Amino acid sequence: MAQTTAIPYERIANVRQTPLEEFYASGHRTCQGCESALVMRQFAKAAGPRTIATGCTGCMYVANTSYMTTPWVVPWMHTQLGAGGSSAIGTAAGLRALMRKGKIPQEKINVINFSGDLGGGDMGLSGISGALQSDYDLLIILYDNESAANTDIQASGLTTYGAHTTFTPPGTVHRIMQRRWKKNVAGMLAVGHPTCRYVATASTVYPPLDFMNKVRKALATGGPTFIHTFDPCPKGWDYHPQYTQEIGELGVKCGIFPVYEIVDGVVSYTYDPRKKGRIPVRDYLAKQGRFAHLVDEDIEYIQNRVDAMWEEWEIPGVAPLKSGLTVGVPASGA
Ligand SMILES: Cc1ncc(C[n+]2csc(CCOP(=O)(O)OP(=O)(O)O)c2C)c(N)n1
Ligand code: SF4
Ligand SMILES: [Mg+2]
Repeated sequence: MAQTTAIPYERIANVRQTPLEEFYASGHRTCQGCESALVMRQFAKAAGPRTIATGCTGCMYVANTSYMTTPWVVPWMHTQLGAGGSSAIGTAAGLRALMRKGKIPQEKINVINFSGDLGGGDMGLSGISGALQSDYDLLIILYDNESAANTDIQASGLTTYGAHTTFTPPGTVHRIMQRRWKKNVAGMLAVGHPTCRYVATASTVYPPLDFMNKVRKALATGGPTFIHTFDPCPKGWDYHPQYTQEIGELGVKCGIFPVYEIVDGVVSYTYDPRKKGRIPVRDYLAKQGRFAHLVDEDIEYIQNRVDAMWEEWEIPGVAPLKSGLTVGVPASGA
C-alpha cells in the first residue's frame, strides 16, 4: 500500500510566487546573517503546513528553542546529534502505520529531518545512509556551516581546507592545521543509494529560489531524498553579517561548492561554471577571516584542487573517478 498520495511539484518561478506564509517565524536566536536559519525558513516555506520536522542538536536546535520559545509553526522534534536519519525513518514509519490502521487519513505529510555537517555528515552518516536505503517517504537536509558551530566552531569533516577553527588554530610552526579536504557527502550518498531518487546540493541565496524549488522537487519525487546546503556562518567564518549573501554567491560562482541535482541518476548543474565562467577562489576566501592566515601557495593549492574537480573529474562535484587522477599535497604550510 502506498504510504501517501503524490503532491504536484509547483515550481516557484519568481519571487512574487513565493508563499507568504511563514512556518519558521520570528522568535529564534540565531546570529544576524545566519544562512542556516534561512535554510530552515525556506524549506518550511517551500514544504508548507503538512510537514513534520525533526532536527539534530546543533545551532538550529539550540538557537531555535531556547528559553521556551520557538519559531517553528509546523510540528518539530529535537533529535539526538547523529540521529537524524533514524528520527526521519521513525516518524515516516509511524505515519505509515497510523494511515494503514485508518487512524489518520491517507495524505501526503512531509517528513523532513535537518542535520548539521557534524551531526549529519560525520556522526550521523550511517543513519542517513540507512534512511536513504529505506522505502520511506522522507527528506534529509544536511545544513552545512562547515563547523560544529553550536559548540564554538570546531572543525568537522566538511570544513574547507585551511580554515581557522577552534580545533585548528594556525600556529607558528604549522600555518595550516585544517588539512583535510572537504568530505563529499552528497556525491557519496548519491552514488551509493539507488533507492534515493533525488539528491541535490543548494545555496539559499544563489541562484535565487533554487533551494526552495529543490525542496519541492524532492518532496514531489517522494521516497527517501537528500539535499546538502551551503551555509555561510558569520561567526564561524569570521565576516560581517552583511556579507552573508555575497559570500554564498561567491562560493557557488568560484565552484568550490558545486550546485547540482541528480534525478534518477541524471546529473544536471544548477550553476555550471564551465559554461558561465568561474571566478577565482581567492575572491571567495579573501572575504573570510578564517582564511586570513593563508599565503599565496595555499590559495593556489585550493584553486588547483577546485580546477581539478571541474576539469578532470568524471562527474564534477559528484565523483572523482577518472583513472590516473592525482591529487597532491601542498609543498609547505602543513
Ligand atoms: C552525542 C553528542 N555529542 C556531542 C554533543 C555536543 N554538541 C552539541 S551541538 C554540537 C555541534 C553540532 O555541529 P553541527 O551538526 O555541524 O551543527 P551546528 O552546531 O553547526 O549547527 C555538539 C558537538 C551532543 N549534543 N551530543
Ligand atoms: S554560529 Fe553560525 S550557524 Fe550558529 S546561529 Fe550563528 S551564524 Fe548561525
Ligand atoms: Mg555545523
